[in-house]
Amino acid sequence: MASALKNLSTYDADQLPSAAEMIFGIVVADWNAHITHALYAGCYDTLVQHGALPENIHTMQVPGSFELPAGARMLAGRHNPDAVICLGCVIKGETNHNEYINQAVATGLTNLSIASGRAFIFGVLTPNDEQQALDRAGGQYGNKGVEAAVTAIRMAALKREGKEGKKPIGF
Ligand code: RBF
Repeated sequence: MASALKNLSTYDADQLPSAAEMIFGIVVADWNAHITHALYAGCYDTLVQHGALPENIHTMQVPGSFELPAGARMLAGRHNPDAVICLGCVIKGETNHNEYINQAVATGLTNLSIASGRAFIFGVLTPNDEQQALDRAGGQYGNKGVEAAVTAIRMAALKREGKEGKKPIGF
């Protein structure tokens, strides 16, 4: 198994751009709150560790993961963030609800990213059971909230580079 005995959240902090000037949104689903709020803590702390100002981190709580795209769009309209991080946890059950929710969230966030030209980060755990979720929300495989924050900082930096016209895309 790819994740065996590895903390997948390790990264080279020195290689990450400063988040000091950046504006972020974090949208967090309250379903499975003991998991998603741990993702949120890892995400928020990582943004601050890399220089983001608390007043530039805008948080919105939504009921469930299915509501993440709608919440993210509202937040983006209010605060004009450089990137929006969406955190949730959809645990597989006896029915196929997880597939519908996960697919809808992935498609919704992809559409928002493409339409807006800013990153909407997919920070949704899709585990088979609760233990797999705990392992990835501050457990033995790290915290996917940390990884979502790192991805957001990298994407925000790319967006800002584009604005300054430093690295135009050439074909
Ligand atoms: N939301 C989650 O974030 N995680 C879940 O594991 C989850 N399981 C659900 C299971 C069922 C059968 C239903 C109907 C909803 C579930 N939701 C879950 C809530 C969903 O994301 C959303 O809030 C509601 O469907 C209302 O749109």
